[in-house]
Amino acid sequence: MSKAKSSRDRRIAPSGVARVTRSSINPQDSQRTKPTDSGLVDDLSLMSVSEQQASLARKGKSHQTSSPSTKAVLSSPSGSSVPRGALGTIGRLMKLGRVRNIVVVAGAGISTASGIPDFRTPGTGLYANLAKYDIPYPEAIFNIDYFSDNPHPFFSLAKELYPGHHRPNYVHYFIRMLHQKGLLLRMYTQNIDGLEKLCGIPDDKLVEAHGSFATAACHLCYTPYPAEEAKQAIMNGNVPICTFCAGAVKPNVVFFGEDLPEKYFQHAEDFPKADLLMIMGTSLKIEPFASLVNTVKSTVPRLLLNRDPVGPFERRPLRRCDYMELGDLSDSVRKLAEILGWHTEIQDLMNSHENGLCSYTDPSNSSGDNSDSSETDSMH
Ligand code: CNA
Repeated sequence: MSKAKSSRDRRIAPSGVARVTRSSINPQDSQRTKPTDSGLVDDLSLMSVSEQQASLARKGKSHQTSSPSTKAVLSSPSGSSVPRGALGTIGRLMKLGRVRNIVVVAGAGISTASGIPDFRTPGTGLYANLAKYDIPYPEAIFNIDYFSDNPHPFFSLAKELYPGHHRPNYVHYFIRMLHQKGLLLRMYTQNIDGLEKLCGIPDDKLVEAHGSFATAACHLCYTPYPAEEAKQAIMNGNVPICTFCAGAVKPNVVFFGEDLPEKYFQHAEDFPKADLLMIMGTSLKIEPFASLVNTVKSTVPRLLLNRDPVGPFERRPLRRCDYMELGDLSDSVRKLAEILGWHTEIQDLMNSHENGLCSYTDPSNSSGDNSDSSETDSMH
């Protein structure tokens, strides 16, 4: 774990999310996207709907909860149907090839379908169920000073969170499919469950911003410690001890007050390159991660898939290029996959990967090798 970071980039929570100014669509974009086929005509028809309709599309399901929003259609000059709503709009941009560098920003909500509770969901979230850990306040369980004083509450929780008990779900495989289609610039996850790697998203496409259980070190002197030995000690109810300074060893999960991993700083290059930001299953309450969503260009569409509006999506009106689909993440992602025509491919990938059969043929792999290649293919 890197030690030389500015205090600005330390993990602090909870805090407000920085706001950005409202911006307009870059006029150059419409020039770049002159209608050359019926798909583009459809797309422009969506772009030219009234401000009220456009606003509904950006807000997606939140304003259309009583109807199957993504199945609804707007008629177009060419006579074909245009999916309405946030998912329809983003799906169409993707199908039209206007999106080539997607950055995904994710949180605990992408793993609840795998059976891992998030932090803040009332009733089921970890924060609502911490009584058994005997801690003074919920955040104490991830507070480095509290850990220094008493590592046992975190180790009790770690036993439940250690990778190995849970499997990736449809949402993880959707993100892997983004990669296989050559569209994933990078995934930034706050999760520590390792499910992104497990579903086959390659290391170079993944930034585990809050660390992981894959490595371990002394929380005082940072001397590395064998991760498997640390796991065994924790599973047996013991505290792994640093051989150098006798401090408690912990998995390299980033606590409040600790530095973020080196890789996180790749965001300075990635976010300006993004042409679509997908924000999934996070409350955007933990800084500095939360503010990353404000570092894409103001003309770049941001799609929030979450149960409720969070961060900059809480304000009204929404920024012009912001879209959100509220509701269960697995449902929303599946709808988007259906719009893109990827659903069956994702299911095949998921089934073969989960069954360990490796019968799925990676379209990026022209040699026909069925192994889990980290190569990508392009939908364009
Ligand atoms: P959070 O604050 O608990 O927010 C989760 C968000 O996801 C909330 O807005 C929920 O409404 C939403 N959500 C949960 N389930 C669904 C669902 N099925 N469909 C739609 N929306 C859903 O968690 P954050 O990720 O924002 O907070 C960051 C913390 C959580 C990170 O530092 C992690 O280390 C930590 N965490 C990680 C895990 C994990 O690795 N799986 C589990 C619990 C906590």
